[in-house]
Amino acid sequence: MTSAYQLYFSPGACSRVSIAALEWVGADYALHPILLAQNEQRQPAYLALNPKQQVPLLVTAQGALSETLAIAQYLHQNYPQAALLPAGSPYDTALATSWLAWCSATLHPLIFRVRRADRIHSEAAQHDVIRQVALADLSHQLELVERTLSDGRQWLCAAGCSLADLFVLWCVQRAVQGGCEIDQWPALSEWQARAQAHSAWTRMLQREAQAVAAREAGVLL
Ligand SMILES: N[C@@H](CCC(=O)N[C@@H](CS)C(=O)NCC(=O)O)C(=O)O
Repeated sequence: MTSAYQLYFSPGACSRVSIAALEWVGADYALHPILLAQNEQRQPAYLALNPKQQVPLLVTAQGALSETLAIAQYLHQNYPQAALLPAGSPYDTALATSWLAWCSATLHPLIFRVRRADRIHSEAAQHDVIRQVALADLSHQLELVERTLSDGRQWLCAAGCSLADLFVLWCVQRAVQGGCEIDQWPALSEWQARAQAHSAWTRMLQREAQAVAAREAGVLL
């Protein structure tokens, strides 16, 4: 039977947030690996689906949808009972959306500069400067997480855990992999442990690993 949704992802990429969102709401979906390491985002068959040459891409009965923020909004509205975003008031929903937008528009581009300076400047001599400047900005930005959590709250939105926590988690993990220091922030470290233990996150890791293993074994899921 065909699943209701098809999600195109690359292992470890920001598509993790969309997989976690699908898990969170309990959607019926199939995963399709697009390996960025092998440049599969530029293959004609995928370009026909997503000319942006990026993951994630969610294919729905209405059509395809790119952008993590849009996918989050779409699932939130289709599964209101799942509380993917806080829904107590328009302000609560907007606050969670603000965190998601910060990830997409501020943190993710900085992470890209840290990890892929070679795609920002053709001269290798410039790469370390690009990386260091982006790392300093990333560290400055992430301090906001520590300041927000320092009032003792468990999650970024006072209204409760939301997908915003999991998108910021993905950004924090990527920032750390890129060399960003976070040990100086105790509230962030405790929040990170909580967010990593969230069932949507742990199930996402399992589904992602299964889909990669199936692809390696030549099995279509
Ligand atoms: N604004 C997009 C960004 C998507 C994006 O940059 N995805 C990366 C993976 S984390 C990608 O597909 N990159 C393709 C490439 O580097 O060629 C979103 O939030 O979904």
